[in-house]
Amino acid sequence: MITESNARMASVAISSRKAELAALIADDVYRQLGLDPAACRIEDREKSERDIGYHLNYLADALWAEDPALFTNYVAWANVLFSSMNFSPTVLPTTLEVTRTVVSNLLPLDLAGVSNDYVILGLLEANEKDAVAPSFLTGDSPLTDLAAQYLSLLLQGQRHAAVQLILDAVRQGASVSDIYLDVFQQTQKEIGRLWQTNEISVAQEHYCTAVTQFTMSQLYPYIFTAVRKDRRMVATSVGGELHEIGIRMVADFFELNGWDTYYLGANTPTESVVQAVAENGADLVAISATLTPHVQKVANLVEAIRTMKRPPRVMVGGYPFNISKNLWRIVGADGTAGDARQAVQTGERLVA
Ligand code: B12
Repeated sequence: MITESNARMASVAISSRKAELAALIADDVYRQLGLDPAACRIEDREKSERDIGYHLNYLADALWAEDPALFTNYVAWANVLFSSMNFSPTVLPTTLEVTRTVVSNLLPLDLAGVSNDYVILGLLEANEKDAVAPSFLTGDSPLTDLAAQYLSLLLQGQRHAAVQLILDAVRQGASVSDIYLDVFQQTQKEIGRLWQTNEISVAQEHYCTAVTQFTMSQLYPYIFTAVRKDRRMVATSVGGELHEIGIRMVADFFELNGWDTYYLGANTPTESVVQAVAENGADLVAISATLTPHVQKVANLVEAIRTMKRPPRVMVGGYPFNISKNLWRIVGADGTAGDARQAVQTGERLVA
């Protein structure tokens, strides 16, 4: 039986003993795979403990949020990643099986039970032999072909042609919001998938992302034209979070809808966000996190905003919030939305 407090306590226990757990798990995994832990290279050992540390982070965060989906989604992702890196298919299941035992042995019985339940669910994903990450460019949007052409130009390193393709589409009547969601968002997700499946390099991913940010800027003459509403929003990614395009899209959609936005970009420290919220007299704060291990920082930021003299409404979103439907409540926010278009609907409702 999974109880709220046990899951939270298990999360804290795992986080606080992460290094110790990772070392014990690595030792046992080596043995199970027929290797001598004492004979392996230091670099390999460090990499193993780092990867196990990531698994433990996601396990602890899923327990903190009381939602196993945050862990199983991560394991499914890691399964595809490991297979594209040609890891033996036994590595991930063995690591999780050992994690299950080591964590269970180290935690008090009631906490071990809940952690055990979560790891078992992760093991089901890890044992999925034909794990694939399907393409994001197969949707039924009329702009799917345009997205495929745009991506193809990006992958050929033809940024002038890529930007031109989008500007032409907008001049011919495509709406900026559709271009954002059906071309840029889908292309970014596809780039992530291609990186995950080892089909493109980190450099290619960086190049594509940079061109998309540039192309978004080229569309600003179409964005900053709406009749103003005398509504203000501060938009930011939480501290440590380097993903910023999603929250930038959210801010741009609010601009398109007549709001004045103060967009802070990636990795903004809590105190700076609070200061910006106060200075701008924001009606609404939009906070983004892409990595699940940043979700507790979102909760801290929401809490800091709540202590302000006149706190605005708070909306949160990003990858983990799209996996775990109740997570926005757990971090103490007033609402969430799955994408930039829905974010405007939620925001308008929250300040109405
Ligand atoms: C570009 C990119 C990067 C760039 C970001 C650069 C930048 N300037 O933003 C860089 C290189 C920094 C990066 C780094 C990493 N990345 Co990265 N990245 C991506 C990529 C390819 C695209 C992100 C993006 O632009 N998405 C498009 C936007 C529009 O989508 P979105 O963020 O979901 O936003 C929409 C909604 O979620 C929602 N939304 C978002 N925020 C908010 C906020 C509110 C309030 C609301 C209401 C709604 C909302 O509305 C948005 C618009 O519609 C993704 C792939 C993906 N699937 O997204 C991987 C991805 C997110 N990264 C990933 C990883 C693993 C990493 C790294 C850990 C890699 C590493 N080993 O170093 C690091 C972590 C860095 C860090 N500390 O944050 C994984 C995450 C996997 C997982 N299970 O968590 C992904 C999914 C790639 C993959 N398929 O493997 N990354």
